[in-house]
Amino acid sequence: LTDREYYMREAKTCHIELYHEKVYAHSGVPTGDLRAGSSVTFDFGNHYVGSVTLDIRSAGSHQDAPALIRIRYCENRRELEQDPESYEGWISKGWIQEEILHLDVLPGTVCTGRRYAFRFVKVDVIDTSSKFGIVIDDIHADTVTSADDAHLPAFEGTQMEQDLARVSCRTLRNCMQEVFEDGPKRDRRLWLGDFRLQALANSVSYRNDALVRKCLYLFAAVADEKGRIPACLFLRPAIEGDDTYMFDYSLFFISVLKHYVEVTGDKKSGKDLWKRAVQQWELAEDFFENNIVQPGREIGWCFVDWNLDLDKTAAAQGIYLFCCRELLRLGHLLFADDAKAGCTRGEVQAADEDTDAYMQQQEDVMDGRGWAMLRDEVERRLARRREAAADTFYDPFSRLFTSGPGRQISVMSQAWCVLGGVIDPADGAKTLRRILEDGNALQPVTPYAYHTLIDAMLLCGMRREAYQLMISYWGSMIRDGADTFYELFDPSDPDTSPYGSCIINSYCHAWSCTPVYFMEHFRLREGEL
Ligand code: RAM
Repeated sequence: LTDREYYMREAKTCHIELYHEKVYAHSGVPTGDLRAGSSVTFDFGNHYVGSVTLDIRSAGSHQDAPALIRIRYCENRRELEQDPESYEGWISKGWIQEEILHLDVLPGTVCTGRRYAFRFVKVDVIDTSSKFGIVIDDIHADTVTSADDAHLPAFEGTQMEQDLARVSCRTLRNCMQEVFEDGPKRDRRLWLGDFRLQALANSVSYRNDALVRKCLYLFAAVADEKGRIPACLFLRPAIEGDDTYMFDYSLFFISVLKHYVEVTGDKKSGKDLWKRAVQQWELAEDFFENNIVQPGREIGWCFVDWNLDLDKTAAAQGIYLFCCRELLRLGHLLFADDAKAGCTRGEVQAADEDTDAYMQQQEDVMDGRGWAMLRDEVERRLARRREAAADTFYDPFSRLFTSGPGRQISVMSQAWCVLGGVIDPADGAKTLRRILEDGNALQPVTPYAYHTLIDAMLLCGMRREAYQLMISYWGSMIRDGADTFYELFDPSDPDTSPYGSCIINSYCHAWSCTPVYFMEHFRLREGEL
């Protein structure tokens, strides 16, 4: 078996059930017939993912022309108010959720079968003829998710805390399909950075560990010939990695695997995938010069956040240091007992002959270095690069981390340098307080980045402030009427978009689902601060 075949085979052993439900619109079914130029909006009462079916008939004289209709699927009211025609952004219009249909023979059932993400469905009658109109007798959706609400624990807390948990879970649920998708509207695929946060939230909610395992194996399977894991992957027409690689996303494979082993105790899979984790760490070497990360030539070399002005060098260094620590923890989880018992990975019990041969190969790839040797090397690089980070990025005058030739000061550089352990938690708390008060600092724009900021605050013991930030940031989306949390949210500019228009933004985006993780895992609740 090649690596790809082996990992693919294991991914296929993860059984993922898709749950379907038939749901009806709560309001909007019109009584009369709809003529050219009229429209109707149906409200399903919550955010759903699935395909929609309409029963439509004609009213008036015999239908003497096609009825031409446009159906729009909108995740929330903001999307409903946007005009698709006006979109001129840099990512495909194809993501705008609309269909234009010719209905030649009525009555009929209309269902294109395409999966949409929506709460609202709007039907515009573009044209009929002067002799007939249309009547919509029924509209319903066949919804789909691989999350089972029966697995959800009861969440307690204040009203706001319960709302945050409910909306977090709804967001995660609707992104849980055959894989953890980033968003069911767009891009509808497995991205590694998003997956890291989904796995955290899943561990305190749906506990669909098979889905996490499947996604880990899929990423391992689609690595390139050097072992580098792409930033995202596609399932169709065949499983394939994207040709986009990001410094941070590749490294996060280590972190997701560590968390998976930690919460499931599944060391067998951990050992299978260990090689890929080590490869991501090794491959990060290409970016280093004098122990400092050098920005890649492509714009998207490292993600961190969607603020397009962000200089990512300092954050990337912090992410590397953070992942070194995750690798050490993972190695410890997997091998500390083996080392104690005096056996090597090669002696790990294998499930069958193929697996035996595969484990042997793993041994070779590790260059014969045992866990102890690797651990020493990770610790050495970690120490050297932590020191280099402090020398290069920390500015003793402002007492903040700077990034890039322009010595940019951003919230994300501080958060990641703190999480990477460049300074100790006591100084980290001072740094984070300073940046939070600095009106000129470059701000994060995604819940994904806010997650990191809160994580850094918790590392520094800033529980009360972290709680307040969670409530104000995600709480603003609740007050905005969110059924699910958004891909982008800038409280000072709700229409912000890195794509050229917010009609293309995703309003159910998995990387925003972590308040439930903070509240459950860190007990970040009003009563427990
Ligand atoms: C967005 C995707 C995804 C993210 C990438 C980097 O377009 O939707 O959430 O991981 O960018």
